[in-house]
Amino acid sequence: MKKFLKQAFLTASIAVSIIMSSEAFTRAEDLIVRDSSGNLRLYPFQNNTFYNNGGGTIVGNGFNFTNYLVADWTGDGIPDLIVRDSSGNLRLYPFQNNTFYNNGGGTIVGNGFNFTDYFPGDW
Ligand SMILES: [Ca+2]
Repeated sequence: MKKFLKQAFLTASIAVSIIMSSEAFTRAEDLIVRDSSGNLRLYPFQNNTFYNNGGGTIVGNGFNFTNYLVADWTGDGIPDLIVRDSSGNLRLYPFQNNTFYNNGGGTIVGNGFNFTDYFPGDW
């Protein structure tokens, strides 16, 4: 019985590993664009194409900033935006549930950033 349970546990562990790795495997980068009106539009990239993936969904508006820094600032595995406004403030816009809306975006997380270039990374 003990051997059976050990084998069952091992089988279940392998199944979970396969499911998790296939989930990770299917994750791919997508594209968010900013149009001339300051709307952010999400274009999912699936099956190696932008076609037929419901592209162009507006996920934010009023984005008229100087710099846009993409990184997972909140640490949940999903990219977010930190933007720099014309006064040198850095504002955090978390991305959750496939949108910037209703995620407490625009929180000032820094000021006095008046530099030439910005390089996000887990330095
Ligand atoms: Ca995040």
